[in-house]
Amino acid sequence: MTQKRYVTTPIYYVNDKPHVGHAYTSVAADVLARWWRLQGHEVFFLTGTDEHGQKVEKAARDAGMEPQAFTDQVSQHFRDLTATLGLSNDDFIRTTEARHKAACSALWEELARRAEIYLGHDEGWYAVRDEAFYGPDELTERDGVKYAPSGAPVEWVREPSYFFRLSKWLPELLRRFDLPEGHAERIDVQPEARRNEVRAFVQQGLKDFADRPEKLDLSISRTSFTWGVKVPGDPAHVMYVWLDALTNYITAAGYPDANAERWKFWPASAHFVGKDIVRFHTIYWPAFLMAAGISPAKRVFAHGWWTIEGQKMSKSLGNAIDPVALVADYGLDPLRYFLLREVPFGADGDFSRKALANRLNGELADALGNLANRTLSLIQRNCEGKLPAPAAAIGDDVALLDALAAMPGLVGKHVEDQAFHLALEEVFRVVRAANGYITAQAPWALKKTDVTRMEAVLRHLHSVLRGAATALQPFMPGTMAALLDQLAVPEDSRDLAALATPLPTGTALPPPSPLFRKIEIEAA
Ligand code: ME8
Repeated sequence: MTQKRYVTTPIYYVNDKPHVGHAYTSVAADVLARWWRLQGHEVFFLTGTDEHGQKVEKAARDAGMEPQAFTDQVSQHFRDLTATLGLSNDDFIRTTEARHKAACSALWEELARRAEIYLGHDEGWYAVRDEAFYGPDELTERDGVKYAPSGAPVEWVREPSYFFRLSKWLPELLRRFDLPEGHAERIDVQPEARRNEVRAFVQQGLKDFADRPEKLDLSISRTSFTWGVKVPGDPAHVMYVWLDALTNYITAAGYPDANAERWKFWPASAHFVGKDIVRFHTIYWPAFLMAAGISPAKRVFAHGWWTIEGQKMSKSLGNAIDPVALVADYGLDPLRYFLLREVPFGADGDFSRKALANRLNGELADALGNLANRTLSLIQRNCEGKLPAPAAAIGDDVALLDALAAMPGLVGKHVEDQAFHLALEEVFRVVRAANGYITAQAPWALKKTDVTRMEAVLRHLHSVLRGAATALQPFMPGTMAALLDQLAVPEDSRDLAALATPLPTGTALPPPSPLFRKIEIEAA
């Protein structure tokens, strides 16, 4: 049954150029969006840029530019990256857009109307880099400077501030974290370890501040700078950048217009985020929404962090990798494949050029590319380039075709769980089996001894390639489109449902050409 599905990436700060970490979240969300479309669902996929706050204001100043001109420029890098990465996003949101400021104001007014906001004053240790406050016990000191656990320097700030009654919503959050799978009100924090972490964090807060819960309320406005969305009715304040940023997810769905065409997509099916911003998405965001009478997103999936050749990615090391350069060096689809195959989504991983080259050479070029090339060349040469007739499965055919039939369901289950590496493994299990099969059946030798059997074997192999190419489209859209072209699968027959309908016997296949270019490991 067709469903409405909505997936988001974080909106990226425009204080710096995109790197491979940003590409990772975006590609993963793209794969999920494409998989859903392949299943026939109605999908909305959102990405964009986070452009307000002190950190961006400072980056603009450092660049000697006005914040608006600066954010226009850097945001464009992220917009260009969506094309470079082949993303199928349906919208690209910028928090400096009028529609977004209107949504933020509407959400604020709704919270104020419901008495979820009050005026007070705020003081504490603030890290501009993280746009977050930290408790004194979380800090470390070096050379007279205090640092947050993230490594960001903190400074003492004191200013009037509006507060959000976060404390009131924490017990409700805990209830929702623990609702059973499938429950309409469940907030599904994944992976499990992250859910436990967030739950423990909330429980600890409730325990520590049992006698003064207002300490758990959240400061949601600032007066010390101006680059932000003005608080309705009190323009000396700008909204806390995370309240502003998180609201993007409903802005793009049409909030506050309940009749907006896209409002049908809310609540979002999944927010994809890095593990660094889990608390914002699993505590603040659902609390804001519940307080405004809006359902929170159904799932938040936190993926791990990439190190680069064994080292933490950092500005000072200058080792951030530009995804545009990677695409130029290895091709887009090998990069997309590598990012999702190398590391379980949710775990940390290391990005190395050698590992990428190994996956490209061994799995894409040798296993999949060769299978396609051998099969399609034989059909060209031995069958006059015409697709042989379907044949009943006998002997070794049975296991191969059974595995093929089961594969899309298994892939789908893993994709729904965001176990992308396992989804890919399911496809490659069948590809490897087919490579064993072609060697064992030796259809090239059958040409002289048993043409009927040769044709049956080649038809079965064509089916395997069609199944693999169909299921791999979300991961490697460009290359799999080329493979489906070579397999002569019409463009309107490339979704999962179409696999049930065999191509007509005698369909003319174009001459094959290589799908993947191998990389010298030394040069990698
Ligand atoms: O946090 N490995 O923006 P941001 C994997 N604007 N992923 C990484 C990564 C790494 N080494 N480094 C960054 C923000 N990422 C806020 C979000 S959402 C309402 C506001 C990815 O530009 C990861 O997805 O710092 C992380 O969550 C995101 O980039 C942070 O991007």
